[in-house]
Amino acid sequence: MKLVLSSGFVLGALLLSLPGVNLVNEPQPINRQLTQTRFISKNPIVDGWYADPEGVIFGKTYWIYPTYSAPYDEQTFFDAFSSPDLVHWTKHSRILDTQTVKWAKRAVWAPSPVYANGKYYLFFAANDIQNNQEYGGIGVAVSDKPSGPFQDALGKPLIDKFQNGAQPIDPHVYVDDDGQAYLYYGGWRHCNVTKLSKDLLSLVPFADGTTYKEITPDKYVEGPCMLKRNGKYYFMWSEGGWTGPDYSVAYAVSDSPFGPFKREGKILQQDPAVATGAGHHSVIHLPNTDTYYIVYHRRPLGETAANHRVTCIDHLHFNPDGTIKPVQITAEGVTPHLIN
Ligand code: FUB
Repeated sequence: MKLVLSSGFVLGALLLSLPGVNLVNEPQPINRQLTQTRFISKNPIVDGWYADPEGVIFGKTYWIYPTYSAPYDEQTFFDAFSSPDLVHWTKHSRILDTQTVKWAKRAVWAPSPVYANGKYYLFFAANDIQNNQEYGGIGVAVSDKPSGPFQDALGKPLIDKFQNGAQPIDPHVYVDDDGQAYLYYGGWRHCNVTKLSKDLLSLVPFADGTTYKEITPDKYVEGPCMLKRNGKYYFMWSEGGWTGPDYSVAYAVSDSPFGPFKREGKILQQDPAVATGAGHHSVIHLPNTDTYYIVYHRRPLGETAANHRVTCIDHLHFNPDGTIKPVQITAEGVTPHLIN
């Protein structure tokens, strides 16, 4: 703890001395210590109930797109958060609102952002459909800016039915090194991968004629996430029930984006001294480094309400053999890091 704080202090001082970096006068900072430059992020990184966060870097800015964690009928919009340094966060309100998505009524969940074709795309789920007679599923919205406003691109869901038993929720877009974008998604203990067209607005069948490939690993529940490192595909997912303390994240490694994905073990879970229900995560990789951050939600100690989930960041470390070390969830969070 001492080491973290002191190295954070030195880094913070360095950041302040950089031209163009004004950490004190950040517009609309929403962290609790509003008037002070901070040398460590503190978890949760922002106030308010936010879950299913997907972190991404656009240019020199970190962005986090979470679910607004409220009763389903109140989940009618997304807020996003941006930061130059992982510590000072700015809130961008209602970057997508169901008022502009005619088919989405409630339960807008798990936004997954991606930049392509000179635009920002946001994949999301809506309506929490329980069967194929209900209307909803996974949609895609587009904006010229990462802060939105995002407009519905199709006027209907991209995926509106259960396929291979997978509820159409929890989209996660992964773009491979060759530029091919894949959409991983699925709740109710089933996960599919689909191939996206170049404009990201439709699904393209695989060479074998199928459109939805089931890749469900052992114990998978929801919240898929893909990361490529040193040529290996790290597939991660949430397991357990999201309303309880045992919600957690596990992973598998494969040579292919389609698996097979053999479960290696858990990487993120509750720590009774820090928080419960840690899960539904994403990973931010600092380009040209071996530094990775895990962005996830958890439930503060003493909280039991299902939606009382907060967004946090901690380090994700790899062992020399390529396996992932269990994440140490912290109250302190991470130190500032500007993107070069
Ligand atoms: O936030 C709503 C749902 O809770 C998500 O879609 C699931 O992954 C779980 O985190």
